[in-house]
Amino acid sequence: MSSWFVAFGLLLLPTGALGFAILPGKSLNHLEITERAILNATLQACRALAQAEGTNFNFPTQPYTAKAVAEACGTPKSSKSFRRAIIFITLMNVRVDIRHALNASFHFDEEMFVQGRKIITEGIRVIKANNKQGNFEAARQKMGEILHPIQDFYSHSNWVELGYIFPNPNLIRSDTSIGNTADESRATCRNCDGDNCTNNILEDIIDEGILTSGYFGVVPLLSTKPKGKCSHGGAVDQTSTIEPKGGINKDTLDASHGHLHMTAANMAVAASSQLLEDIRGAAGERPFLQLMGISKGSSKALCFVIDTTKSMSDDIDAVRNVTSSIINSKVGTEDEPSLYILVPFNDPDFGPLIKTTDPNIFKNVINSLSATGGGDDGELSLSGLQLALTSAPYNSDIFLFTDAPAKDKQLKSTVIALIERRQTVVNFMISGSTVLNKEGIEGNRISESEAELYRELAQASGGLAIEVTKSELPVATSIITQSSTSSLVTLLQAARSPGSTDTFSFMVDKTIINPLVYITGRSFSFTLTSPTGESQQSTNSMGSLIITSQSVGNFQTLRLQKHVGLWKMNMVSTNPYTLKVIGQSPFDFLFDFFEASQGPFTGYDALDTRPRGGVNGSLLVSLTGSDSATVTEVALIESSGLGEIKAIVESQGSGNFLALFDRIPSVEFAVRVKGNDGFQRQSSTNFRASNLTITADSNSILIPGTPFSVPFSVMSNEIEGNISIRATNNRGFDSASPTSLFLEAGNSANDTVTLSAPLNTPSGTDVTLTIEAEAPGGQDTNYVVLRFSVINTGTDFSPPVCKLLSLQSNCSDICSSSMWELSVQVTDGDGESGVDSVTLRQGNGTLKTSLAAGNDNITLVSYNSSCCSPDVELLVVDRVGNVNICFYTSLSTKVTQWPLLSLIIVVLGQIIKSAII
Ligand SMILES: *[C@@H]1O[C@H](CO)[C@@H](O)[C@H](O)[C@H]1NC(C)=O
Ligand SMILES: *[C@@H]1O[C@H](CO)[C@@H](O)[C@H](O)[C@H]1NC(C)=O
Ligand SMILES: *[C@@H]1O[C@H](CO)[C@@H](O)[C@H](O)[C@H]1NC(C)=O
Ligand SMILES: *[C@@H]1O[C@H](CO)[C@@H](O)[C@H](O)[C@H]1NC(C)=O
Ligand SMILES: *[C@@H]1O[C@H](CO)[C@@H](O)[C@H](O)[C@H]1NC(C)=O
Ligand SMILES: *[C@@H]1O[C@H](CO)[C@@H](O)[C@H](O)[C@H]1NC(C)=O
Ligand SMILES: *[C@@H]1O[C@H](CO)[C@@H](O)[C@H](O)[C@H]1NC(C)=O
Ligand SMILES: [Ca+2]
Ligand SMILES: [Ca+2]
Repeated sequence: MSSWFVAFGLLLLPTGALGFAILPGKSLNHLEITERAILNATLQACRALAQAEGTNFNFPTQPYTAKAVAEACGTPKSSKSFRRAIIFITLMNVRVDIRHALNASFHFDEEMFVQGRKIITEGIRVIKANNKQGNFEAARQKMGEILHPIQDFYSHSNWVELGYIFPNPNLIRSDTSIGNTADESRATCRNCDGDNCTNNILEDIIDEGILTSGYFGVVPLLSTKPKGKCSHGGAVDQTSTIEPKGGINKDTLDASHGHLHMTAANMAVAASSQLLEDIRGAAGERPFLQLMGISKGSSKALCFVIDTTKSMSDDIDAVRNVTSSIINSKVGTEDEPSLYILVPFNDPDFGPLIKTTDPNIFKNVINSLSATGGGDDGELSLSGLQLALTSAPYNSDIFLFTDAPAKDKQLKSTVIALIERRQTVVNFMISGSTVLNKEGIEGNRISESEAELYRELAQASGGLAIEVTKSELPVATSIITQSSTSSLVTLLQAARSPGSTDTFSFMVDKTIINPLVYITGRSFSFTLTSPTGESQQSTNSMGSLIITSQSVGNFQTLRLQKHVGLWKMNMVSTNPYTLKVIGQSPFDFLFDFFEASQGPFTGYDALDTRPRGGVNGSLLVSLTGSDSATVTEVALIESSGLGEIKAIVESQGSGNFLALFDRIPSVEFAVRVKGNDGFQRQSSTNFRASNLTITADSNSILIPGTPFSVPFSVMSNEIEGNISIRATNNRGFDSASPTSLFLEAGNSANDTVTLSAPLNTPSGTDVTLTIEAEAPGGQDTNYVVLRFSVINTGTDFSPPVCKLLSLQSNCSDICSSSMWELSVQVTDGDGESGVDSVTLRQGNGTLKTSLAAGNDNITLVSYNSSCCSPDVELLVVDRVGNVNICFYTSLSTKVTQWPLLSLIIVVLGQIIKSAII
């Protein structure tokens, strides 16, 4: 097993104790090791990019934080999405200790060197393939999974004891030897001297440089190990009580080899950096930064889901106009969307999803949309939305345009599951509901109950269902899309259905700019009261609190004067309404639901499901945009406004807070966080708990053409009977699953979903599988959302190689007046994928590449540079992303080598010549 034990927080503490015990200056855990490596690798990428672009770059002061790194990269608005990427990768890393606690390969225990490296190198291939397809979320998931074993290697093996001062480069390559590993029969340890384990590894093992690692087992009497082998050590490990007694792990300062903890932890940081650098080499600087959640401009995507059936031509015109105006007004500013996503839907088709970072490509795609077909009234709006929800970045805003009811209503609970898991806001732009559209039968295609479905989905996501006539649509769309920026924060969101008279309050802190109120509903009135007690009624257009008020369809916007403090809004209406107060601020919060793990160790794991209602639960809350802010209160507030539950909050360091609730509400709720200096934010998303527990786990790699099994299990203490099961995936892959399971209260029922990716599915495609379980009567639903990557096994495991053809250096003492030049040949192996790119990693001379005449498999590289820049590093990458770095310097040219080199060149020249002939 595992890990940086106690240190890795959350985990592995005796029941009752809560971990995540990050004590500054003490042991380092997976969380800190991962964060340090990511911050470092990201800075390296930003510096390289700045150098390439000739802009300034300054390293921030240590210790680095996500905020400081995002600022150093010139992208302060990415601070939140960067933080999110780090947290997600870290959670996936921590999860390995829970899901694979006793699988030695994931921890380099029990001399599982080959198996451990296979997990890492396969994972690297998946990440590189995902990156090529822009599927960064899947790449992050895999990254967390493989950073765990690479970090464990330095704690659990004797690499550090062997005296190495650099990480083992062979752990991230599959075409080399890992090193000299101990045979199964070879004794590696002796008993420790009581508690003193400083000297328990056998001298011959150290002297011969043989790699070994500790055995681990938790079951008393049943845990064994081969004769003479080392153990992991520590109170939980039962193998360390068998001779040779004691252990060798360096998980914490007080571990068996705790005296080497810091050395091991620092080497784990360096090894993680090395792995990230390899991924960066294959991806290129910008995609690598995107993977880390860092992008120029806004970190938000502009995401449209558009009905393209016949009646939509006016609406599509409106989208065109809005897209043009957003692109024209935001390109080049810090609010420029970092990604554009379009999902068209029609009937019987929907998609494909189009994703681009180029605003002009997006404009062209939107311009080429035409409105045709659709047949009957209903269209596949939820299918389109499902696709958008699984591809848009976390925390996105999606705008869905339609004038028709959903024909695929059966996807409602899947869509809600994805809204909750992705914390994405969905705004519906509806032209053609009966409520407001009085223009004639053509426009009145959506009945009241059909519109209700869209309203419910909007409300679950904290978005708006804007119902307007076709002529009003451009104005409404423009209002709502223009305000979507990455610094948008939610101060309050609430809904009342049926309508009721209610007073809401929201806090405007000093960092908030442009506070805005959005109301949807019909026939309402309100009174706003500012922190100083001034008030203004909806009927009073001359008041001093509202700067502008705009009404279109069922949608009203109020732009407020900024007054810092607590505002009140009294709403009066007998009709349903929604209220949302937003503003712009660099400060916000991120959160994930956690639960105590069921595995052999006590720990916490992030949920991919609804939390259990009525019992205790927890959230990990992280503040973004500030390195000093603290959380003072976390509450779950019932969406009905009737109740709220406050948490006990424990700071975990690094801006993370654990919020422990003694009960999770059984009814819909949102999350509200308060902090110092009047900080108060609310989640956009509304959440639900469930009495059903659903778990699923499987390898996350799908091979095209090979059926892939996802075992899952449903459990409940309260519910029994036939549970309906539904499995949906966003790629339309064939899938087989049971339609129901019989559940006895208190027992679990298990089954399997089988997925098949077609043979021609490109490597790096990701697929999101949602498995839903619905209680009899449909009152309670839970789901698990899983993401897998498709990968072709392939045969190319070696990076391209460089061969020096010539190096001529006429460097004199005055470097600026002399030059040196280099000629190199780059090839990938026989039958391998071929050279994809050759770029400069270091050196500021001129690089030229060309293909050898008559042989596309040989890339010729020439480089010449001022002698002031004496070194060059060529980054060479093949088509599957294997990376090599070739280093040359003008300084160490040894004259004696020249004759041999010239001979090689002559011979090579002959070979190339004969290849041409
Ligand atoms: C542990 O043993 C080593 C030699 O085997 C010795 O140098 C060291 O002082 C001992 N440490 C303690 C705490 O006794
Ligand atoms: C930071 O990254 C660079 C480049 O990948 C690496 O050389 C260096 O060792 C890393 N620093 C640490 C502390 O790991
Ligand atoms: C879109 O813009 C064009 C030109 O600016 C205008 O003629 C047209 O009426 C607009 N369409 C809509 C639906 O706003
Ligand atoms: C779960 O069960 C409890 C007790 O039976 C009930 O009060 C609650 O409403 C149920 N929760 C859900 C989400 O159905
Ligand atoms: C279902 O799976 C769970 C966990 O995987 C296991 O504990 C349980 O015994 C299984 N139940 C059945 C009926 O197979
Ligand atoms: C180039 O490589 C491909 C694939 O390895 C091979 O099929 C082809 O024959 C090679 N071409 C030459 C000119 O060697
Ligand atoms: C190239 O790099 C050298 C040092 O590596 C530096 O002295 C020189 O100013 C750089 N030249 C340019 C044009 O950036
Ligand atoms: Ca239709
Ligand atoms: Ca290769």
